[in-house]
Amino acid sequence: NKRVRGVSVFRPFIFGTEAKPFEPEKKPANAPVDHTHQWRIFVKGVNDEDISYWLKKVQFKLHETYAQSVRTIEQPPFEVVETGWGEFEIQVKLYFVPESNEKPQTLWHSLKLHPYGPDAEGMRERREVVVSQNYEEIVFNEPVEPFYEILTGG
Ligand code: SLL
Repeated sequence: NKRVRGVSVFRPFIFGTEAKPFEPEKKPANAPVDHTHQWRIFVKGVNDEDISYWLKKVQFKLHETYAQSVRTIEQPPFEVVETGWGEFEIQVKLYFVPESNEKPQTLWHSLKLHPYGPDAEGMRERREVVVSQNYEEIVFNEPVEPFYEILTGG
């Protein structure tokens, strides 16, 4: 497959996490007692643009205390919703469409699930969602021709 020489194509995306402490009265019945938050990790387009024309699947590697800690999401929304506690790093591996001939790329995101405030009283007042997300750009340097066509809508 011929590469398009001298050309770099950039594609923006957003990735990150959202975490919300449980309301005491609304803790999911199936959540283990030590879990404090519901959280979500995601990879998505800017303004929710569909990015599946270049992103084929995303593999999220959660902390090894999770059952089936490797979660592979094959179509949008590329996200995992879970509950948990403490803090840990999540590995996010991006797989591109087969036409791209590109190797997967790995990103990391650290998730911190700590109850707010020094005591339960403080926690009760602060139950907002914490969003930690990054704007990223992926650079495809000298893409192969079929992928260049896909990227540029040719
Ligand atoms: C910490 N080193 O102490 C970390 C460990 C553990 C995260 C965090 C639940 C997994 C499950 C979970 O959130 N594990 O039991 O489903 O901060």
